[in-house]
Amino acid sequence: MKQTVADFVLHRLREWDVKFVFGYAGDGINGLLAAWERAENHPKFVQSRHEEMSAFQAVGYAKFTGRVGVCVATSGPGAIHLLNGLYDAKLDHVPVVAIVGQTNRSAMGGSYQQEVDLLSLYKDVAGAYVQMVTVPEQLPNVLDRAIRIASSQRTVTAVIIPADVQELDYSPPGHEFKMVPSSLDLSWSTPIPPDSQLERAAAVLNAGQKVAVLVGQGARGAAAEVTDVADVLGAGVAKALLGKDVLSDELPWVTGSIGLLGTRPSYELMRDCDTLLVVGSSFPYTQFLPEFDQARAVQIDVDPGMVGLRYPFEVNLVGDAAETLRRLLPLLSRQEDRGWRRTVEGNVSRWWEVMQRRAATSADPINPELVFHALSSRLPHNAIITADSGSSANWYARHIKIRGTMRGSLSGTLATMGPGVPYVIGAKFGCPERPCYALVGDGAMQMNGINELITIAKYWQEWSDPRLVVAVLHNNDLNQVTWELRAMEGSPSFLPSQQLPDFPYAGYATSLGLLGIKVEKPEDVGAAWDQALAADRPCLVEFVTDPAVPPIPPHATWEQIRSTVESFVKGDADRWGMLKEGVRSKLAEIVPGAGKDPPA
Ligand SMILES: Cc1ncc(C[n+]2csc(CCOP(=O)(O)OP(=O)(O)O)c2C)c(N)n1
Ligand SMILES: [Mg+2]
Repeated sequence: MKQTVADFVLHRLREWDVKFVFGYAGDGINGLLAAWERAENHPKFVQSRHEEMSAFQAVGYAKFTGRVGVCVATSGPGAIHLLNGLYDAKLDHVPVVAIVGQTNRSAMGGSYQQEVDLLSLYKDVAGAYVQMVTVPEQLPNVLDRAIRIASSQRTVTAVIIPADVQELDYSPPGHEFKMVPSSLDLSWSTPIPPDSQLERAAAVLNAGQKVAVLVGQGARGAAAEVTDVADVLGAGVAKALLGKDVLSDELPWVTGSIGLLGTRPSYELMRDCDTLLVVGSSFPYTQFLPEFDQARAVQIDVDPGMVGLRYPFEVNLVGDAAETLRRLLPLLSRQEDRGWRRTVEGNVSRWWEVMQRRAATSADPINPELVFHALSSRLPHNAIITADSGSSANWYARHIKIRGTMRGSLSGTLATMGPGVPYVIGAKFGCPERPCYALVGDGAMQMNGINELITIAKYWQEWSDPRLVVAVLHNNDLNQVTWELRAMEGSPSFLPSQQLPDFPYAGYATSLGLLGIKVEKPEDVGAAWDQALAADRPCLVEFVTDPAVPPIPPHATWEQIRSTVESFVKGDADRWGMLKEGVRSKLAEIVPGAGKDPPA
């Protein structure tokens, strides 16, 4: 039998060493599915419950392996379903290639069933490269470029292949006019700033007395260099959330995450520094960086399109993080006065005590901070951790101490709900030997996580280490938004939008053949984590948590907390009763009489 275009596409993916394609079937890709059958499922087709989940799985795979993620979907609705996951990839700078079907060429432009103008629809999300293959000779060029551009620009690209084209006999481009041959090789070059720029940067950094460093995911692979530079400068280092796993939280001068979900020592580091060095981060919240006239600043980023943003930087170095820092190091002079560093380290150690105390505060029934705190010390050194958008992102950011070769991520920039569970599924295909944890709210579980448990049940026996733990914060509330509403004066919370229906998460997991554990008492939290880690199969742990524990921003003063709480309580005794005791007693100190009665 002759090789079809679809056969060739799979052949070329194998030549690119693509091992998995995350997807969902439909007649717009029937030619490809038939080719998959002929290719004995190589690369492996991983089936989800929904195309958005396939895209998230490709993103999770790419985030945790550093390889390009590939997803596939049918024309029309399938291609539309992929979009949110593709935007997640685009915004977090993750390389993902989408291969989507389209109606037959003969029907195009005829308002045909499932015909959607995919070139227009994908023009934004796959703006770096989106092409439709209408004749066989466009391949392999279009596919090669999609993979090369996604990989080198860390972005989303898309290849649209009409159903009838998938079934044509493949013929390669010839050595003739209007033919575009292609090749496989992809080598990485490492941009390095010129010496003159490095010297300018060093002059700024050497002039500082109190240097703050902010690292993002672009500093991955540069931990040793960041450590050396921070040591010479006597600096503290804060981490943007996508860069949380770049540096160990056991280092005494690492202040942890920054921003609304961040830590107090990171806030203090930025508030009090006189010099700022940002490495591989586009952390968006300028208000958490130093005042504009407070610090002289240098930025290092591999992407010339991403330098100069967020702060009035004096020197913008375009370069690979590790290589640039290595070349910067000999130009730096050692900060002999270690006072600033001692201050940072003192702030950090105080902060971990605060975290300990917050986790130990009683709640009804379980304090979510205890759940994360108890997990942190139990995490295997090679764990992969994801958090969903919701209150779990706060607790992940603050309570999880990264160490060893741990990896962690979430939807950092799109901040979409729903990737927690599919990310770890993608991770399990890329790194089956590593224990994975998804830390997810009940809203996100109901949105899609419970469906993806079916995918876990379908595939887990193929993973060399089957340990995958889905932890659900069962608080019957869209809690993160509830607290955001409370923080808005006059909007204590709108129950019809915030309350969630009950669901038996652990029972459902058990019904799928997974291990399901429901935890309703604080004293059982640690044992549940131990049991999940010791399990011989994926495990769902359902923690019944207290929605009244506020994800307090790190810099909030008690005065600000008081006004937030007042707008929430508004004289309502029931709501006052929902507040945890620690908040009530502290308020009692600053608001006379507030300890007994709700503030008016
Ligand atoms: C797709 C999408 N829809 C809505 C939101 C807004 N949002 C952010 S967090 C959140 C609440 C999440 O609730 P849940 O998963 O139960 O976690 P909790 O905060 O209760 O722990 C919502 C609705 C979003 N980020 N993404
Ligand atoms: Mg919830």
